Formats: sequence, structure tokens, C-alpha cells
Amino acid sequence: MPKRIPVWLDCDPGHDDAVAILMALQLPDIDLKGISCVFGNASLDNTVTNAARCLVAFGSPEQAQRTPIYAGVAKPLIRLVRHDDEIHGEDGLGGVEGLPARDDPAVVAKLDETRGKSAVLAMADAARSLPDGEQLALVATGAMTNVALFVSMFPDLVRDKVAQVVVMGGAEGRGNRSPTAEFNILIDPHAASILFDAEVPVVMAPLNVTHTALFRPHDNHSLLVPPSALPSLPETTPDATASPSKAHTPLRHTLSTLLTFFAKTYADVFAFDEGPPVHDALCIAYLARPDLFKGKRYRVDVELQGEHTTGTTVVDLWEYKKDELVEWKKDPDSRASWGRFGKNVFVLEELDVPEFWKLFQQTVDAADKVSPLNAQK
Ligand SMILES: [Ca+2]
Repeated sequence: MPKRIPVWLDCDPGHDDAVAILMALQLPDIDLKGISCVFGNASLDNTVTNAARCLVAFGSPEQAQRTPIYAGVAKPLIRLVRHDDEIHGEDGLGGVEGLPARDDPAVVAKLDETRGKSAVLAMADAARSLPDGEQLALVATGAMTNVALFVSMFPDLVRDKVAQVVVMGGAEGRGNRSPTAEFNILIDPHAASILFDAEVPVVMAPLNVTHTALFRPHDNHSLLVPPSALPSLPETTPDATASPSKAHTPLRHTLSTLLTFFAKTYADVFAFDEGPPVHDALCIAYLARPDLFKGKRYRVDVELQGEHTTGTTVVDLWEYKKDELVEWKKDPDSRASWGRFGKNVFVLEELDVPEFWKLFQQTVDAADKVSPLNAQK
């Protein structure tokens, strides 16, 4: 069996973060070392609680026990804090049924383990404790504040022990929380700028790609009742009206209610009628299956002072800035070539969407076998 990839997930659950947690726990190629949380879709108190709720529901009891969860930063470096109740509901996971509540003993115990400890120092410990020759992949699916602090405080450690940082955020020429800015960047553009200019490979899953990964009615149908549970009905037509009450297992019911709420807010706010994009999950899919994606390395800067465009990711498609890229020209394989004077971001531009959803369904199959939700009656 090939070596598993050590991964640290920094997130703000959030419906699509919840899918990322599920996939990080259940993809066999991913070795999830820890989770840290940041403000974003909801307040830090809610995001860290939601991460614990997802961990104890989507992993095996053994995984839940060994995976630590840390609360990170509650506000941006400079700007005023904002959350996104409109899309994710007041507590960040609106509409979900069957997840353990915030006062569930397993959730409380999980959060008690690390209360008062630093998420940024925990990331550093996770990187430092890897054996020689192994490097951590960091995933950031919320504001990039925790990760910006980490790369600022530990540049040497990042150079030695962090292989790459995969972020959901930004876009080529569009926005979702301003005409040109994507939410994760917009809520802390300074943090994103610090990360993008650090000497570490950064991979960006922008809206252009995440908006192709829509959870469509037929995906919900396969989620509720997996094809493997229907051996006698080979030619079933996907039933777009299938309701969560038809779910094959309690876990599937929970995931379907999660994504159905998300579908509704995406339809109401953004007129996404085919289904909601599961943005953050793409970062985990990229680590496990980079072959499902196409992309290209560019110079990307974050607009910090625009009158209309703060938080925009300025992707230099036509190399207007090539004269500034002295480190890239010197050696495109060097760490420095990923920093301030290089092509600093590998931008994902295409996804094999059917294969992505197969991967998602595989993780649901795997979770079905171990989730404590399915043991309850
Ligand atoms: Ca997120």
C-alpha cells in the first residue's frame, strides 16, 4: 500500500467543510493528523464545535479519539470579523439532522482535550513530529488566518516539513461575496496575502472549479440509497424527489439533510438550481487524487486596498508581472520561487466531476461501516 499523506485540516464548518472532514477521515490515502478551526462561516465557538460534531459522527470511534481538534483565531488580522449566516445558518451547520448536539458528551470531551491550547502551535507540533523524509500537507478551507500565523511564525519548519498548502478560495475573475472576491479571501485578505507570499507551494481551488462540483439531485439519490443496496433494481432511474426519510442509514440521512439545506440556501441566494457546490471538499480530493484535476502555476496577488475589489485574487494569466518574478526565473523548483518574487500559486482550473462524486460516495460507503450514528437505534 502506498504511503498515506499526512494532512492537517484548518476549517470553518460550514456545510462544505463538513464534507471535507468526512472525506479526510475516510479516504484511504489520507492520514488526518489534526483539525484546527477558524472564524468564517460562523463564529469560532460554532466552527470548532461543529468540527467536533462532524468528527465524532463521520469517523470511527478510534479515529475520533486520535484526531485532535483545536480552536484557532476568532477574527481577521486587520479587518472586522464577518460570518455567513445566510448560506450556513446561524450556527454554521443549519438544517442538519442527526449530528450529535453541542452538549453531547463525546463532543464536549473532544473539545475539553485541547481547550486553551494554541492551534498554530499544534500545527507546528504535527509538522515537527513527522519522521524524516515525510512532510505535512496543510489544507485551509476557511479564512487563512491560522495558516498565515503559522507560516509567519515557523518559516524554517514550513520549508522543511510542509509539502504544500491547499486552499479553497479565490477565483479567476469572479466573486461570491463581492462582485470580484470569494468569501474565504474576502474575510481576511491580509492573511491570504501572507500565505500566498510564503515560500511554500500553495494550491488554490477557486470558484471557477468548485462551482463545477455541484451536488445534484442524482447525487442525493445515490447518497440516500447507494446503488449497492439495490441489486435487484439494475435500471433504477434517479429519483429527484427522494426524501431524506428514505435514507438507507442514519449517517446517510444526516449527510443528505446537511446537503439539502445547503442546496436550498444556494438556490435562494445564488440561484444555483442544479445543486450547491461543495467547495472545500475539492481540497481533500486534490490531495488523494490530483489526477482528477488540471491546473497551472501563476503569479497570484490579493487586492488589499481596492475601492471595489478588496479580497480579489489577481491571477496573472498573461504574465504582465514576469519582470518581477526573479526567483521563478532563477529556479522554478526552489522554495523561493513560490514566494513574493515567484509564481506563487498552482491554480486548479478543471475537475473530473463524475469521478469526484464517485470518490465522495466511496467515503460515504466507508463511513457507513464505522459511524456511531449507524450504531444508534
Ligand atoms: Ca469553509
